[in-house]
Amino acid sequence: MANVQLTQTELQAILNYTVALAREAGLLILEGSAKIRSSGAADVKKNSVDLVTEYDVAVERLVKDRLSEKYPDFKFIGEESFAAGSRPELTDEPTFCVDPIDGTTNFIHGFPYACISLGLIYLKRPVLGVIYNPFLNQLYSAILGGGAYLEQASLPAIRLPLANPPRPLPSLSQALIGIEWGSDRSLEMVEKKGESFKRLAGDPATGVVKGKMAHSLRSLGSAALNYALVAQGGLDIYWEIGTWPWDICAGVIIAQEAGCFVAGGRDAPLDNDVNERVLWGRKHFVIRKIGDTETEKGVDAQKRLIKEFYETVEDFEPK
Ligand code: LIP
Repeated sequence: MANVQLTQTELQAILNYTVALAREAGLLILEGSAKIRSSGAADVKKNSVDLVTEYDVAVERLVKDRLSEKYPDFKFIGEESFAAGSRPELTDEPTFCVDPIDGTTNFIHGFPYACISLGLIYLKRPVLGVIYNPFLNQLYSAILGGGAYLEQASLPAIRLPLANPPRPLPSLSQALIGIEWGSDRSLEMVEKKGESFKRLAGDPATGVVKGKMAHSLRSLGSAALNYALVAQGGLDIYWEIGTWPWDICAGVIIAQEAGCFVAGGRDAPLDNDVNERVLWGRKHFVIRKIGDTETEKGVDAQKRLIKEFYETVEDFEPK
């Protein structure tokens, strides 16, 4: 049992605060982008494509300081704090789970697909999420039981998914699928991911074994924004092996509140329950809300397509 009890009203107040904080952090991200555009200055983590900048660290410090001041009894997990050795145990207590700049490689290259991702975990499940892309001025948000919303520029918040009712999705061949190469570029990883992407995109009539010939694949470089795109219906599916809790925490609750189905790896229970095991499982899959048809409920279509997807792609363990 948690010592801190969170009501819906308290969650809404926390959301209001974290939305304002995300917008403040977004200004620092834009300032950093203008400075780093010329220098490209970045440090490397595990290899030359696992990048971090002074702005990742500065944004996390800003957010961590503000949140610990406002919510001193809440815990904090951040990508850069974790990289620096912080290993807080996940308990039932409210825990912020933050990626200060998700899409760091995009940030360094000036590719406008990067965001701050602010999630809140309570009773070991995501209950609040804010994802803000300051480059496109798009802010996605949700609290458990409150629905998911997109605020774009100065327009009023729009409930997600954007399509109401959402379209059916008869098979993977009609899907637009989000994928990522990630930062592990070992031979095993690029071969397994490459084979999976080949099957998803390839035409079985020309000999591609297990080919699905999906409408297309998209690799945009931010797990959080990929979840947000699935929540709004711009992507049908997003799958990645190698993601961390801070990459997906906010995106999970935004997607679930938009009617998406979130799954772990191929052997995880198909119950849309993103518990501690799934959060830390490094294998994540999300499929958009699907409309009912005369012969199939949307949730049954989601489960059917998840099974079809995992029968198609290769499985492997992240490093
Ligand atoms: C990124 C993730 C993305 C993954 C990249 C990187 P970061 O997070 O959002 O899904 O493919 O390798 O990990 O490092 O930009 O915060």
